[in-house]
Amino acid sequence: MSTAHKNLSDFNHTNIPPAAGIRVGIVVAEWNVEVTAALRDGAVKTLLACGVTESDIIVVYVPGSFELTYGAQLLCEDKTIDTVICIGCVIQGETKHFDFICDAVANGVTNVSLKYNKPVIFGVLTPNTLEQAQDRAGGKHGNKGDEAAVTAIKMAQLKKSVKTRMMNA
Ligand code: DLZ
Repeated sequence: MSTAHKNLSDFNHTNIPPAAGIRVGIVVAEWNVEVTAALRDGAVKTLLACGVTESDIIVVYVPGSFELTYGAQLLCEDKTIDTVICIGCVIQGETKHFDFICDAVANGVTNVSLKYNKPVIFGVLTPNTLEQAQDRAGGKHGNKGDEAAVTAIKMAQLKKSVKTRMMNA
């Protein structure tokens, strides 16, 4: 489960499909903004590097990770958007808040994805400390925003290729 042995920005081992024409929504939680802004920047940079055009990247903001699901739903309702990336950072605290938020977002992202039949990507860090978050937001373990962007491209292209195959069958 841990990312300690995997750099989140290393994609040399995978084939990234062409991304031109894919329209991507990004929902960013403003809680722990120094981390989520770095994740957002990583995601946008990677999308552009893979061929997504700037006008095909739509970024919206929600107060905290708990609200990511609703933000994702709003973007999924836009028929022009192919895939949505949820970006957040929930840091373990002394209360059970962490568990409630993480469970809600993980379940919410899955539900929205299935309800709208669109890939909704879990670009949410759930570290014990701020330092662990920074290590995964452009630090020594790479940037989870990069990983989320590549996942969004792969899943959007998977949907397109399966649809095309079904139409030609
Ligand atoms: C309240 C709260 C707490 C304690 N911690 C975090 C956090 O670490 N990361 C995060 O994204 N949001 C946190 N929030 C805010 C909740 O996600 C939510 O915005 C509020 O509970 C209001 O619904």
